Amino acid sequence: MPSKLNTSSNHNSTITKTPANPGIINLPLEGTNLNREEQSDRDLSQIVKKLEQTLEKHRGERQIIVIQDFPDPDALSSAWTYQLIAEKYEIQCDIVYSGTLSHQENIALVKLTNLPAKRKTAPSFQAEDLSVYQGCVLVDSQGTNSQLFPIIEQAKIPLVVVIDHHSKQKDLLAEFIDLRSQTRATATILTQYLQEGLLNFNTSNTKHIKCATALMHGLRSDTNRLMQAQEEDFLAAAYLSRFYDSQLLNAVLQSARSRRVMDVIERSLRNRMIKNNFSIAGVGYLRYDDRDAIPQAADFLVTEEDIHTAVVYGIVHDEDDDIEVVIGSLRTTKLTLDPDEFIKEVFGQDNYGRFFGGGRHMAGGFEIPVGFLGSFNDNSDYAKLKWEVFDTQIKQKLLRLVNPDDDVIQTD
Ligand SMILES: [Mn+2]
Repeated sequence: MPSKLNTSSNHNSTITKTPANPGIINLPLEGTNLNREEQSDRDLSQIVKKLEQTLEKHRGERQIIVIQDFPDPDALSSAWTYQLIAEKYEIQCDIVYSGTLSHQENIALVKLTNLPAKRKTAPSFQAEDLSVYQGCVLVDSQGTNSQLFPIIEQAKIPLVVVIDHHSKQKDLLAEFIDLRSQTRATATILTQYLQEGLLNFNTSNTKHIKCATALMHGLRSDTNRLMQAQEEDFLAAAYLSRFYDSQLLNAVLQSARSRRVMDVIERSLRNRMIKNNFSIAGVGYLRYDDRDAIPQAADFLVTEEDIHTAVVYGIVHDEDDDIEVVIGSLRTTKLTLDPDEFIKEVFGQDNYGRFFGGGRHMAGGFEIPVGFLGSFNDNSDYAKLKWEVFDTQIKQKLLRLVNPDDDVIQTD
């Protein structure tokens, strides 16, 4: 029986993908959604011209840039670059995210570069007067991994710009959409805008140097230190090399893991179950601020011999709002495994038709609300039982794809 895990590149899927031609960029026509039929091939200068026109049209306005709840270097640096480009058009942008900066390198990046991203909790954001913004911008995201984006939609702030490299998550209407699922990093896209002259970086401007350093970090982190980089990423990195501060980048990369992150990695190692070259590990409960330990553990587990894909998940507890959510990360080195497709197929959709997760090249993530069972309970037996329920259910769903011939679930 053939594996359910479809590894061919042209299999029948509902997920729209751009053709595998990195030289051609698909840009949808104005005011259309991301349907492939409605896209036409255009070259980079046309994309940039279109963005220029869009920015010009909104000159003097105020925009809000939304990035994912737990921002990564690619999102942070790309959003900052958009902000600097928009400044030229007297567009004032605020970069916002919910959630927290969890990865030690991201904390260092934001501190050392004074990166202007602001954390907003969903309740406080809801209470804000959002009418000061005439437009919304999504960078390295399509809004599906943000608690803030639905609030912006509710406030009826028009979506003006979307720049992303994840596979299509949902239909979006925006004036300008540059969605390239074959591109490794959003930082590469933004760097190309710079190269096309949207903004000239200047080595005597410290902000430009710091932003170039952030972009270099974003580009490196989304390409596994350039090991998965393609020509366009190397070209972007070469351009950034004229401006970035290598010592500053080194300082960001030197930031050490916290003890608690090390503990989560240890737990993942201890709990991992190996099936068909997949390594699957539940790590139990972890604090909100340590959420990024999950992708770091997945990064680590995928390095084991004979393993091509690692999935690590745990229940993250947010003390402030007393909510819990299952967070998971997938890392793969298997070129024929599409993380976006895999995660959508494993977990399916919720009652509103939203997927529990998605991904990009070689990496993916998911979030499953714990809902009614979610609030903290002092009873350790209860907590243990709850974890076991989620752990079993997630493993069962994963194994359906990983090990389709085996109907019996084995949890150890
Ligand atoms: Mn990215």
